Amino acid sequence: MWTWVSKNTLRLVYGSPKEWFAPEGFKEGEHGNVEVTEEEGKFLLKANGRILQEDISISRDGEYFCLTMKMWRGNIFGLGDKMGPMNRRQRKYIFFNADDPIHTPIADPLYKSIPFFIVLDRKTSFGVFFNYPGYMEMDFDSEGKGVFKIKVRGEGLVEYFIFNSSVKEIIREFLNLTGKNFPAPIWAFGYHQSRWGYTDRNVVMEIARKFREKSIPCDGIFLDLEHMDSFKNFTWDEENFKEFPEFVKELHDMGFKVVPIVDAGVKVEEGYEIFNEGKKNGYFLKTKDGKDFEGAVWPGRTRFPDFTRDDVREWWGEKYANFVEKTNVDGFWNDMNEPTIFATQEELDEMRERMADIDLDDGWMIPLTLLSFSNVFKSQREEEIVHKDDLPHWKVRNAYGMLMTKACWEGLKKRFPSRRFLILSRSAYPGIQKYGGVWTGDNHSWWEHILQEMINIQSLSICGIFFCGFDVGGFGGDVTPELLVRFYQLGAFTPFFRNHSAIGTKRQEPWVFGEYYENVIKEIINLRYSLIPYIYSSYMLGIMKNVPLVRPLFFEFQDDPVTHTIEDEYMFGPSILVAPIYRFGQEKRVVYLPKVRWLYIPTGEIMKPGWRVVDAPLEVIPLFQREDTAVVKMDPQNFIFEKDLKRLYFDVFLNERVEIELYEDDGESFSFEEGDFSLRRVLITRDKIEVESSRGGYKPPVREWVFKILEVEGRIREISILVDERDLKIPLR
Ligand code: MIG
Repeated sequence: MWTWVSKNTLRLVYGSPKEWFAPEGFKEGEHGNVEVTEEEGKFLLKANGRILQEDISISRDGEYFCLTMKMWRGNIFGLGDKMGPMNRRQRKYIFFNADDPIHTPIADPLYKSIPFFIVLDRKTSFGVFFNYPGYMEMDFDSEGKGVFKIKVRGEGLVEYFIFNSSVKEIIREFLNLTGKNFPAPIWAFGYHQSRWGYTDRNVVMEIARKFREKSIPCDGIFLDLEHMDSFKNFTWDEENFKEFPEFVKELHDMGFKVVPIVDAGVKVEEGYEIFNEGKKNGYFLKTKDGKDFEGAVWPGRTRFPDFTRDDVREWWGEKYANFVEKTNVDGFWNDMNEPTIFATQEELDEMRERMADIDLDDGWMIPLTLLSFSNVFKSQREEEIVHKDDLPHWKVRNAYGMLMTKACWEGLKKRFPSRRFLILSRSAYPGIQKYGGVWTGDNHSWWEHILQEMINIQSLSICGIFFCGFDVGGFGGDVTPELLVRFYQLGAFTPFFRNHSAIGTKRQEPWVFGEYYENVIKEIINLRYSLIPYIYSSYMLGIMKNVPLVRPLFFEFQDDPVTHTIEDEYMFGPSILVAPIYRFGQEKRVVYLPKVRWLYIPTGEIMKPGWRVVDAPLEVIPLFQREDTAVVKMDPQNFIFEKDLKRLYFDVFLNERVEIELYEDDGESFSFEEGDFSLRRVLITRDKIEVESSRGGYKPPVREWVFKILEVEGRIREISILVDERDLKIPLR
């Protein structure tokens, strides 16, 4: 069966699947320009004479439904933050959310399942979304025989096939289906400090004070498990974090926002309100025989809300809102929501038994047994857990974290309709972008992870998850000085910029390696803050138009096939190309510059397109500004709302004509949805600057706009004008 769901999107049904989380945004009756023929449940797709999907065969393998077809030509991009190269071709991937804290090059599955990818070759591109939140595998021709295979545990599959020859349009269309990105508050684009292991209030205050003393900008402090009372969600530790609301207020007074962690599991403890309510109302996941499923996580015995249920999400959503009412925190960081379960009673018993049976004569059985134990905490327990109406966990597991995050967003939105929060989740499924952003979980202080994270944020972004980031400095392992700097240089050019690390590892705040490194890092953070107007404007315009902030080169320069092969450079917004350094000791790197002329920002050199080599000693981030663009900047501040901006800077790199849109709003409410924003078109040519009067009801204060115009031949002009809400036309000589 097949139907058009929009002009560009076809919905194909194989077998007899049930679609739990059907995308929104269907437009019945539209019809695209593609030929579909169906024979015995197999489809042949043809557009302009070209065959897009053929040789389809369906089979069953016990409980599994399998689909194979001819492998597409071209590169495969997407799937969210999976390990390995950005091009997914020739590998096999599993979609079954898991907490794996060691991201080796082949670790799979990890926390998220984003079964969406883009097929891109020289001539065309299209998007494919297999909408299934249960157990799934995809094989992009790992055997080199020209076959794509997909296998799900279940009765069938729904495929959304997005026809388009442009990557930009495919992403837009995918988001028409799965939903627009949430508006993060403006301060979410600042820098954030976090660590698992800030043991008490004093330690946190000391860190906070240090940022201000040293004038290193910082907007957010994240609070990990320590702030809770015995790992109970939505509580605080009366000893180490006593008078928690005052503590939050103290941080607020210093200009920090506060974001505590929330885990998916609920501690089993009679008298703990959330446990009692969950138990009484039957809100927790069940075992097959109808009892509450119980496992161990941080609090010890733990039960898990059934987030697939509307009533449970509503209940859980209220908990976030109540906590904000009590403490005034500014966001939530949703963790362990794959969900992670360290072990069950049965597993512990079984392990004990197996150990009891083992002695020295067992030889190689000893390491094998021990190794098998070490994977227990990653297991998904799909056979044991059931949701409401006997829905088995293996059919919906991948949506669990997304639904928890939905509860968070909806609960907060209901109680605080005009306040934006920073919402984060580790686990995800398409749709997550409506409710919050993501980070990539437990990476390591390894050089290899700089490149990997670069790939991760690009892959997440083209899958429609725009607010994404990773643990700057690396979560596991001990960071080293140069590695920390290079991590920051990448992190400063991602939407969510947070330093975070694990308990027991070396501390990695900006100052830990002494003055030299501290200053280098401070300059990186300052640079990030100077770009806030550009970043925020690009993000907000992006969420309205479904355009990501982080863009692979092929997003902007699809016509140039060289860009299809590049994973270690990307665009950050429309104007800046970033080519981070990701190897120890590297001080130069090769960069591919597509199509136009580029300004090498560190030296002011103007470069022609092609392969170039640039100098990038430790203080330098290889950054390039695209021809005929502008970057809007501000003076860095200790935190984003510290002072009113008196001045904006427009760094213009001009050949013929620069046209930009500058978006502003209050940065923290939802009144932009009612038109309280300011959107101005700014046009710069060789002989004039034109500023359109502000559209929208938000009036930024009168400010000085300083234009620094560099023409491609090298002439520089600086013009400063006072801008109010009216339009302006300034001739240039
Ligand atoms: O089992 O809360 O990815 O960011 O610091 C580890 C402690 C649990 C995993 C998260 C990490 C967080 C840590 N959590």
